[in-house]
Amino acid sequence: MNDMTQSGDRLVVVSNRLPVVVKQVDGQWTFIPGSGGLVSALAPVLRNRGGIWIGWPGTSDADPATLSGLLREATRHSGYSLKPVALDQRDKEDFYYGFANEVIWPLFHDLQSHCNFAPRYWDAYNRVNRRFADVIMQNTRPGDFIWIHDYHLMSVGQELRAQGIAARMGFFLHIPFPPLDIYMKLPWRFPLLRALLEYDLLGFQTLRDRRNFLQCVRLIAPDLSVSGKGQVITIRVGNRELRVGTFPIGIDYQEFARGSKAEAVVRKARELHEDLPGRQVLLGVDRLDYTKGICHRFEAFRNALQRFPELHHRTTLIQVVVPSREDIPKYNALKMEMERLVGEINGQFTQSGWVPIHYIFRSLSRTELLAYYRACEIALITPLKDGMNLVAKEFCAATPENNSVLILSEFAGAAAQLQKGALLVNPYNVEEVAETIQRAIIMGPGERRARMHKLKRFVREYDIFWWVDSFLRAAIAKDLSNFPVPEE
Ligand code: ADQ
Repeated sequence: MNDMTQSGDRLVVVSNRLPVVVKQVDGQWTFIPGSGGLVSALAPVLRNRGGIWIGWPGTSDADPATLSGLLREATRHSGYSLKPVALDQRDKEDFYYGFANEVIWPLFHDLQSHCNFAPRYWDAYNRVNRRFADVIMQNTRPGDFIWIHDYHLMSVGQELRAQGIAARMGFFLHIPFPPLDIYMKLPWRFPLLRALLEYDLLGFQTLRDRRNFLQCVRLIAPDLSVSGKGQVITIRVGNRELRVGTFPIGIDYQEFARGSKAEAVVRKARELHEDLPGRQVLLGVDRLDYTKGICHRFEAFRNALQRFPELHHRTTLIQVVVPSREDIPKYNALKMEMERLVGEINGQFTQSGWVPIHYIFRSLSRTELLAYYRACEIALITPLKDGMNLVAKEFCAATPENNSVLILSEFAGAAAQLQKGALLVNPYNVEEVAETIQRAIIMGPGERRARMHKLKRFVREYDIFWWVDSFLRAAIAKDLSNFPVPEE
């Protein structure tokens, strides 16, 4: 347990979404508790210190009395307090879909041609970030530590400073921070950097992201001074001093390892294998998003089938896509393009008894997801850019036989930690990815085992609990010398 859980400081977590979803089921308002690594890692700290989680409850339609009744019940259920921030339809359009997902998301993934820099988006971003700050001010006291998450809320710290907050504030960016030349395209580049400098602790996924950030800061602050050189460094900009660290996010390793051995998972994995006799199965699992490189992956698979006919009948690609952000036209266009490609490739290669690509477009239950991880020998995880990519880590944790291979994009944050065990590829290079697929298929059991051991060591050691603990320790530690650079 970190020092903060013992010191009496309350933790206030702030994210765009609360860890519950309030929604109508059969005409009745209800709440569905969130799951996932972040929630389970933060919950014990929040419970121990009577902490608070602040965010949007997932609906703008429930009347205030119904909403507060449900959140009181959800608070009793979770053991820590849940406070809502209201967003209306215009906020959703201009703040969430607009600034967050049409400006920051593509730009920070190096895809500036996907950006829509509409000026009204920036106004909406500041308006909504101010509203989050108002709710934080109403619910916190000076000894608290406020931990703000992700790209939707980068300016909240600045709003809090302007309102005279006394509590300390940390921010973690779950997505990459882009290189200088790309960041400079942002019309609001300087105010956004200045807003980030208002935090007491800034966390990035990888050293590369931190380096990119510091290069951008140097542009507005040539007097920037840096001290320390470990996982957490201190920077001084004008009269502000803050800590900047790298905290590669992890998963709940034991939960995935245990879960993959559950009877229902083993049974389902066996069924999946029996349906595909004699095949090596490749797996892709992604949210619907153009950053995940799904179309490039299909092209690489097509290239492999063209160049290595011995793979016909011997291999199948299962691609699971979880619906996401479908209200944004780009996402809908991507869905259509993926479906067109699957149809085209299957039309080109399918033979009696063998369909090359199995395409699944829906959210999977945990049992199904684990069964796919367990049943497939090769994970094909090729995002064009990704903050970390938890699917890569989950796949490693959920393969008890150690006979699987991870093919991973060098542009996923996870590549820094997993480079020794994974086969790294450039997702834009379809020929290289095709050759790597072929290499993975013929890889012998000895090499597979050795590589998987290396992968598992990282995933197990740097898990989600390590991540929470090291971020919170970095916020309060007097001495930063015992924060060595995380192993890569
Ligand atoms: P995401 O872009 O959502 O996260 P990722 O890290 O891969 O990407 O996490 C996806 C999560 O969704 C995984 O935990 C996975 O289990 C789950 N999931 C995927 N497919 C599913 C399916 N079909 N059914 C059910 N669940 C499914 C952002 C950043 C990442 C960063 C994380 C965490 O974009 O780079 O790793 O935050 O910081």
